[in-house]
Amino acid sequence: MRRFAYCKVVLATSLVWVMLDMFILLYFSECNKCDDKKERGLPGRDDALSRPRDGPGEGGKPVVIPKENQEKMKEMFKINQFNLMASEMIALNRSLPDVRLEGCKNKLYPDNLPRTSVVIVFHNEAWSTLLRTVHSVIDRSPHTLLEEIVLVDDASERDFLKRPLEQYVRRLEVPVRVVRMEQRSGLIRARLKGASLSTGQVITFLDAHCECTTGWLEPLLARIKQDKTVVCPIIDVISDDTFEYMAGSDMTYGGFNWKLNFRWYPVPQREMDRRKGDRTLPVRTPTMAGGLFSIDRDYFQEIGTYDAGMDIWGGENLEISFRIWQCGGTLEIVTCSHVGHVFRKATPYTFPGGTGQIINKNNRRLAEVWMDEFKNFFYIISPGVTKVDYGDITSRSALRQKLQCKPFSWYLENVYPDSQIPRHYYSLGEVFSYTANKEIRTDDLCLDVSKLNGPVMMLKCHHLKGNQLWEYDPQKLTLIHVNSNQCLDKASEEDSQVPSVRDCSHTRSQQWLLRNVTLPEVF
Ligand code: LR7
Ligand code: MN
Repeated sequence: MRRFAYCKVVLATSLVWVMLDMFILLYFSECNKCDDKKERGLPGRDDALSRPRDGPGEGGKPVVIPKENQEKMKEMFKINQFNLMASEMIALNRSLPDVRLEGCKNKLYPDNLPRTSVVIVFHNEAWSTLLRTVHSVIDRSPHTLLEEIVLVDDASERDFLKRPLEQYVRRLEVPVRVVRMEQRSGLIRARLKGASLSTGQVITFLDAHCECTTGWLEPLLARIKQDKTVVCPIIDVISDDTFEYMAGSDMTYGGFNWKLNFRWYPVPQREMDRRKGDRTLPVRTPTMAGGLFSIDRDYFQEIGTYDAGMDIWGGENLEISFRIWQCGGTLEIVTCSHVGHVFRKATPYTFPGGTGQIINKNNRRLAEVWMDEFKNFFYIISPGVTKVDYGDITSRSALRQKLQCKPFSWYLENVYPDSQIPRHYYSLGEVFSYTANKEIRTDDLCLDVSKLNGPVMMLKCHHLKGNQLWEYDPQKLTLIHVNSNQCLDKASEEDSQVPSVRDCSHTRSQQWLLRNVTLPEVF
């Protein structure tokens, strides 16, 4: 009786397994038609590697979706916040234009370059973009320089990223490992895991929706031979709408604004001069975008890898940038290396605990450890941030101490003098700062007046003084607009609450208390 029951159980279980297997098989082969949007973009499209060379997206051309598919296209867009339908039409090994400067194309590099592991972290990435990243690495890197590719799955919930992915990468001609995070950890800890399990002398990080172009790797590795140098390629733009491949500029570099958002800014003249106008030489950049860079394994360790206390997304890019510069390293954009990235306008995935909470926490850790008193610029512009718990930073502060890193003022002075953060300022208030250039300013906007008795406006700071020059009188507490010789006047009811300049009358409405103002003698 007992034995019979056991048999039944075994039978039932194996039946379940067989059914499950069949179901999986059916499910995968049918999935290009299936409605479960999360399972779209699956393997099994056998032609994905052998499509005609004039097929969709070849040569980096934009993909046009026929009218009748536009509705479907919009639906699919939501899954990854890019045109998944277009991406699926493009070969996983499509051709791309050679967008390098002419002077880059025949540069020679040493034979004995260090080998790199390529670490790609992903959470719920689409099959086509992830595998196009992998194929572009394999197809456009000399295999002698490519140790392995490590794919770190940050607890994705899509079945095709499980066994099918492992099976697919097994047949590739470069070792590709798939590593799983036990729980959703965010890109920072996922990268740390990938880095720790990889073995190449160099670690190259890429986002999971990139495409490497011809000759991308050699100039990065060649530059790393330079001690304590961390290098980024030029990040080209893959359109989220059409997957068109568009060359990025060698005339922009990385900066950030008061909110601690990474931003691109024009490469300043001093950096052009330092390179004697040779645009094929690496650009020293104050910050990196975050996703695409190569670093020597030992140096990565020496400067303290990443702050593992940062969650999900954000902050780590400026953190590693400040740390590299302040602790004696160099951060560069190697203009002869081009890698494309799908830039999205929105994030497709969840931020467990709340997007704002997480980004603010990461940014506070960044500001508290690296920015000294300049963290206040961040705090005045985002007052809510100071309420966010940022956890324990003692080990990161200890790291800064141990490495004897320079103050943030040094960084602003020497690495990023064109920064939006005034290096010298007299006052920092709830809303604005009064800078040593005598601008009243918040972030990259300056208080500006263009006519007598005119209203004041916030316009892009032009640094030419002119209509943005204000003299503060700490005795009379007036802010005089130099060009008009009028005083900043608080909004009155009749003025519909817009502050303006008026003839100086020494009335209360023209008195401004700027705290912390210690003006130099000449003032
Ligand atoms: O929880 C997560 N777990 C992950 O594994 C969240 C994300 N990820 C993966 C994700 O699948 C992707 O492969 O991490 C990678 C980066 O996430 P994206 O693509 O959503 O980020 P992004 O391109 O919008 O953001 C930029 O800033 C980030 C700040 O944390 C990272 O540094 C990204 O790597 C970075 N991307 C780039 O630098 C590419 C150029 C963009 C610009 C400017
Ligand atoms: Mn990205």
